[in-house]
Amino acid sequence: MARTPAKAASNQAATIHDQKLARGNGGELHQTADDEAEVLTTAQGGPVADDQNTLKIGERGPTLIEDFHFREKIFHFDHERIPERVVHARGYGAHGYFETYESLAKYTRADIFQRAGERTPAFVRFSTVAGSKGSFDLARDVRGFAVKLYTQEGNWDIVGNNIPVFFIQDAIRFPDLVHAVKEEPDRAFPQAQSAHDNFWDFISLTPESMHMIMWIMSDRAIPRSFRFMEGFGVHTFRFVNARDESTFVKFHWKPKLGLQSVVWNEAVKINGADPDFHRRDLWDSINAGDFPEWELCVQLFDQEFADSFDFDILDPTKIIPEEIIEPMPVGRLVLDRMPDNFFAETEQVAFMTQNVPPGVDFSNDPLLQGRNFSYLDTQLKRLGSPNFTHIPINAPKCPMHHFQQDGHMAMRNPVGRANYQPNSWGMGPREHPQKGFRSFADAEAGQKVRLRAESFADHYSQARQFFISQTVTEQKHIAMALTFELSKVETPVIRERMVSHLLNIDDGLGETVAEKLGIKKLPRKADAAVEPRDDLPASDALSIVKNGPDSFKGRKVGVLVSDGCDAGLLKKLEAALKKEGATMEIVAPKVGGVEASDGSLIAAKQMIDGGPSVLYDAVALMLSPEGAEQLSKEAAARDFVADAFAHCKFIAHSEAAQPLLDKAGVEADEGVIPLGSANDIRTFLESCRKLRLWAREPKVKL
Ligand code: HDE
Repeated sequence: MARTPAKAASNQAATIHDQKLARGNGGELHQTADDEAEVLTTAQGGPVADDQNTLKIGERGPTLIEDFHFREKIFHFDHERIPERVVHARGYGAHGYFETYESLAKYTRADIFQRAGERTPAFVRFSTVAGSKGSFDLARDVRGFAVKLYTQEGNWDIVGNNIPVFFIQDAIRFPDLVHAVKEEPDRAFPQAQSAHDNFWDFISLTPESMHMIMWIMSDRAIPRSFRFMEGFGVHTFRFVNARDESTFVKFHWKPKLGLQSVVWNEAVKINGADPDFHRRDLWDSINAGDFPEWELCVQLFDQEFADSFDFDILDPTKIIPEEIIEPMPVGRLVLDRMPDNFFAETEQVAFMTQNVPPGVDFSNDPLLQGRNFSYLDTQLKRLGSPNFTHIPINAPKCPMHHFQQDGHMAMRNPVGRANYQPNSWGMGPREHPQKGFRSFADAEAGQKVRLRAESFADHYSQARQFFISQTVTEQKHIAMALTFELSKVETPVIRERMVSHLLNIDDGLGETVAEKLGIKKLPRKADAAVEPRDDLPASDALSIVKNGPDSFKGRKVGVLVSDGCDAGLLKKLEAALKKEGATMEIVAPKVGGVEASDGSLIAAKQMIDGGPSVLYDAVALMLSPEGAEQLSKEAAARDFVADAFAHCKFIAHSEAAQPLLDKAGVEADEGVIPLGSANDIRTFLESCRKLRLWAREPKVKL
C-alpha cells in the first residue's frame, strides 16, 4: 500500500532525527547512520562510508579512477534521462479505477463490460502535445487524455484527446503536422505555441484541418484543469460480441464536475505565475481526497447508420453530433491516487492504440491504422528494450504466459525446458480459439492505391457547425484566438490564406479576423473540394458554457486578507465554501499571514505577488479600512482585483475594500458582491456556480 504523504513525512523526520550529524575536515556535513537507520549503499549493495568526498591521493591531490562508488553514482546520473515523447512530452498522470455500470454483453464480449459494479484498475496520463517536457501547462494546445485499463484480458489503452477530431485524415501526414507546430528548426522557437509561421503555413495549405482549427482556437484548448475536460477516443472503433457481431463505437469521457476553461489573457498570466497550474491542481485535489471523476459514454451505431450518415465514419476530422446519437453512459472512471514516483510511472507509462482486449476492435480509419504501427515503435525508442512491459506501470495485472525471452533488462523469462510451442513436454501456455483475440472478419477487397476517399472531401461543413453551436462569447473567443495567432505570423500571404478558409466556415468570422488583422482587401473564399453546407443544425454539446457545472464544487476562491480583517465573516465564507465542496486559499501582503479583528492569526498560502487572481475561480477581498488603503497603493493588489474583474470573475468584498476596488478600476455590477450578512455569502456562492459573468465581457473589452 502507498504511504500517505503525512506518514512519509513523519518517517523521514524520524530518520533524520536518528542520524548523527558530523563535520568532516573541510567543514562539510556528514549525515551518518547509527545501528537503527538504513545504511547508504551502491547499486550493487555495497555499504558507503563517505558520500561527500571523492577518493584522492592526499587531501588536495588527483581523484583516483578506482573510486567505484563515485564512478557508479555519476554514471547513473549521466543516464537519468530517456528520450522525451516526440509529441505529448509534457504530461501528468494518476491512478484510479473504472467501474462498469451494466453488462454490455449484447454489444461486446470484452470481459471488462460483463459484470455490473466491477472495478478495473486504471492509470491516466493527461498531456499537452507540442511543448517539451519542461514547458508550461497553459499552452494553447490539444490535451492528451490517455487511459490504461488493466483488464482481466490484458491492457486496454484508450489513447485519446480532449478534442473529438484531429488535424489530418491520414497518418502519413503526421510527421509534417508535428514538425510544423513544434519550434522552427533553425531558430528553435517558439516553444509550446502554434502562433508562428510554420504552423499556420501548414494549416493554411491543409483544408482538412479546418474543423480541428475551430476546436483548437476555442477555449477547449486552454482548459481550467484536467478535471474539467472531456476526453474522446476520436476514431470509430468496433465492439464485437460473443456471436462475432460488430457494432461501431465512439468513446467519450464526460467530467462529473462539468466543463470549464480559462480566457487567453488569463492563460498567459497563469503560465508566468504557475507553469505547473494543471499538475498542481490534480495533485492538490487527489491528495485532498477530492477525487475527479468521468463517465465513459459510448455512441453506438451499425453499418446502416454509417452508410446513411452525412459524413464518413472513418474520417477522424468528423464527429457524430450527440443530438443524432446520444452517448450512453457505461461506466465511471475515478482518479484517487497519485503515483509514488513521477518517472517510474508517468514518464515510463507506454500507451498503445493497438492494446485492445477481445471484444474491442479497430475500424479502417486511416489515422488509427497508422497509429497502430507508431506506438510500438515509439516505446522501443523511449524505453530502450522490447521488455518495456516488464516495467510495473506497463505490466498487465492479469495472468500472462508467453514464450518471449531475453533481451535488454529481461525481468521475466520462461521457466523450465520449453520455450517454444508446440512442444512434446506438455509444458507452457497454448492458444485458445474462443477466449483469444479474434479480429472482426470484415470483408475487404479493392485495388492497391494511394487515394483519399471522396467521402472525406468536405472540410468546412462541420467546422461551421461547431462555430454556430457556440455562445456569442465563445464565438468571440475563437475570433480573438485566430487574430492573436495570425498576428504572430510574419508572412502576410499566410494570414490571407487562412482568412480565405475562414470565409468558407462563417462569413462574419472571416470578416472579423480580417478586420482585426488589418487586412484591407478581403481575399476570396478558398476553393472547396465540396461545397460547404450551411444546413447542419447547432449542437449544444459542442459549447463549454452550455455544459458548465451547476455547482461550484471542486473550484477555488482566492481570499485577499489584511490585518484587522473580519475573522467571523472569513469563517462563514470558509464554511459555506466547504459545504459546496469548494476551497479557499488565503492571499496576504506577507506569507506569514495577518492578525484578524479578533486577534487570531490567519496563516497565508501566498503572498500577494505570488498569488495573483488568475490562479482562482473567484476572489474575495476581506480587508480592514487600513488594509484596503495600504493595498490600494500596491500594484500586485490592484492587478489582483483588476484581473479578476477583467476575466469576468465574481468578486466578493468587505465594505472596507472599496478604495482598492476603485483604484483597480472596478465598476460595480452584479458580479461584484458586497459582503455584509450571511445572505450575501449565499448570493456570492450562487453566482460563483455560473463561474463567470460573461455579460461583463463587452465592457472590459478583453
Ligand atoms: Fe499520438 N502519439 N499519434 N495521437 N498520442 C504519441 O506515442 C501518433 C494521435 C496521443 O500520455 C506517441 O508514447 C501518430 C491522435 C496521446 O503517453 C507517438 C499519429 C490522438 C499521446 C504517437 C497520432 C493521439 C500520444 C509519442 C497520427 C488522439 C500521449 C509518445 C497517425 C486520438 C500518450 C508515445 C501518453 C503519443 C503517434 C495521432 C493521442 C509518436 C503517428 C489522433 C494522448 O507514438
